[in-house]
Amino acid sequence: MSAISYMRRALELAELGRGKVSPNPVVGCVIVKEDKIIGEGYHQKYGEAHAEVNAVNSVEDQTDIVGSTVYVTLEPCAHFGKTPPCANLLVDKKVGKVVIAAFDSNPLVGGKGIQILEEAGIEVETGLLQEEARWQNRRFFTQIEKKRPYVILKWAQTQDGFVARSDYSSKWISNSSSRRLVHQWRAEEDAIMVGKNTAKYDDPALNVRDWVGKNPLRLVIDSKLELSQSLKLFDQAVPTICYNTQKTEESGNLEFVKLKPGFSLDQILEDLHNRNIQSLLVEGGSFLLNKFIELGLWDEARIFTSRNKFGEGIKAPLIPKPSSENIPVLEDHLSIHYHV
Ligand code: AOF
Ligand code: ZN
Repeated sequence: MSAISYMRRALELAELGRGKVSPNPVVGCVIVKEDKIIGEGYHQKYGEAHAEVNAVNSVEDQTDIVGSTVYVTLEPCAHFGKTPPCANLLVDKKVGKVVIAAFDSNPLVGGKGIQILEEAGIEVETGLLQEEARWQNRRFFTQIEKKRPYVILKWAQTQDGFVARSDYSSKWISNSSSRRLVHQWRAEEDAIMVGKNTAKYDDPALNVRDWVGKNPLRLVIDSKLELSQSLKLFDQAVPTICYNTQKTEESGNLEFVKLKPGFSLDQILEDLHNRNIQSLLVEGGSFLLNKFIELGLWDEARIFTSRNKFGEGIKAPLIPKPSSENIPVLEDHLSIHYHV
């Protein structure tokens, strides 16, 4: 098998840790000797052994590790965190070569893992399937490098570009399968946000019902606290934060966070970053989604487009072409269209 195949296998193994290691990245590791896989492992659970440790432990005859090639999706760590440094383990085991997909931008690790390996005379190759590895851990890398959560915008629009009728009703845009997909997406992210109008007119519960998974933290922006407390969002069934300019208060599962009048979305993202929230799904409405787009504070947009037309109503958010003036150019954003 080729080096690429071994790294693909390591990426595949990493994926098995999805949902169990957050806020740590998913990491996979494959140990190869004489063109045969002799060990495999992945980071299985937050706070427990790293991928390299599990791969090393899976090798039947430990002497086989001497001179082997280790394929790992993330730079081996160099710090004493919840576990001892993996770079030192690989040195102790006398591996011959380490192939790394992505650098670890965690300031505790970045570059130091590679340095430990090289200083011990181990050959290090970097960047094999780097793009795939960075995509796999895009939430982790965004949190560390941009100091904000990974932002996913989501909306459903008609073929002629409306998210709702003028009275805010939006029946017949989404269907049961798209709704189910949204429930899966909710379970995959740490937090979910809506603006005031969406909370008021849709009265969403913003929880996970049509999918098996955890509920994300619910967020709503209601500057002047005008929303009715009888909305589902305020039922305290799920931890919820209401960003406003009036009061700071906490009771049970409901927290009010006071921001200065005229606050920007940056401040909310900073607050979420401080709470170790790694990803955010923004479900509307159009006004809020456009604000994220204008400020360039988004990474992914997922857009459902129905076959019908409304003719008039509330316009869907607009993702500008990269050349548009006054809109930050995003180097690595992605929009995906789903036809429903
Ligand atoms: C690796 N292999 O499998 C993982 C790594 O708190 P700790 O000790 O688990 O350390 C977490 C940090 O270690 C995490 O932020 C990331 O930089 C690195 N994760 N490194 O060599 C692994 N999961
Ligand atoms: Zn490690």
